[in-house]
Amino acid sequence: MEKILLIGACGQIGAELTMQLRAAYGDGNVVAADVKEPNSEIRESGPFEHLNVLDAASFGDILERHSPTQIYNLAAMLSATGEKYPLKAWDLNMNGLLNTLELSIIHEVKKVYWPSSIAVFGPTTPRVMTPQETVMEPNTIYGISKQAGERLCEWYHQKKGVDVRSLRYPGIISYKTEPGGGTTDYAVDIYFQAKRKGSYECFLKEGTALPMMYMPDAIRATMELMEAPANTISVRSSYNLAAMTFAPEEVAASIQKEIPDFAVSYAPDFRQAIAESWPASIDDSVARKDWGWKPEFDLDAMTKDMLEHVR
Ligand code: AKB
Repeated sequence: MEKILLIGACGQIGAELTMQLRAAYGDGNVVAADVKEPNSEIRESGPFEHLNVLDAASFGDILERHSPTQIYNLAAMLSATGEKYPLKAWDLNMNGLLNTLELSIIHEVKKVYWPSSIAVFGPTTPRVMTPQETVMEPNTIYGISKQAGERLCEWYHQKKGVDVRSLRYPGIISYKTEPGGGTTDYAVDIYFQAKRKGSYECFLKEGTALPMMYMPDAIRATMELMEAPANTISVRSSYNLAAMTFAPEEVAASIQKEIPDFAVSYAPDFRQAIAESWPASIDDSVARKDWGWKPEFDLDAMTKDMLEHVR
């Protein structure tokens, strides 16, 4: 029987992944952990532990008490906040991963999941249909930490036999828990402001196309990767993963099909340079071939669902 420890359970992806894993593996078999207070859904549906992933002693103690077969470590500082607090971002993103990998060996954890990001790519990377293997010269501290993390994952797999798996998430759009500190966050805010105010001031310029994905697809991709037989996983750094690509005016036009009076203005800030250093679209053919990845949501299907659910 699988038992899972999910660190970062109060974050945008962690909160939804915790509930989906509990539905799949049983509420009591998924221990949620975070430095923050959990929402009532997470607290009331299964076990919760307060954990700072940098505190190796407490992390080890939790592994001792719960004996998980899998660890998901989703604790991270994202691109925009990382540029403001580079040393904290490096510390959390790198040492959180190192603790996870080292402790997974000591406590004989069978599988580890760690998310990477399109931020591993940089301005010298081919921007359109970015291949799985290509030039990678990230220029944000978040991207640099994710690229170094990918190298660590591959090293721990090859040299220490850790069954670690990873996805390079694009911008993730969702309505349950709002994201924090990312460059792609505008694509979430725009839906909230469309419903709340009928207008939105975007911090990226028109024409800034970025790879994006709706949360149900991101959760399904994560669970499908973790459930795939180990011999089908040919990539031990991190898999390219894609669903859709759009620029701010395209998501605005999609919202206007449902809310015709919705108005968008543009006031680009420091996040524009980050967005311009990232790919516009991603070639995820290796994930499709290895473990059958296929997205379900396109832009208009996501817009309909988002506008139905955003409060
Ligand atoms: C960010 O914008 O920093 C994240 C990411 C693409 O990893 N959403």
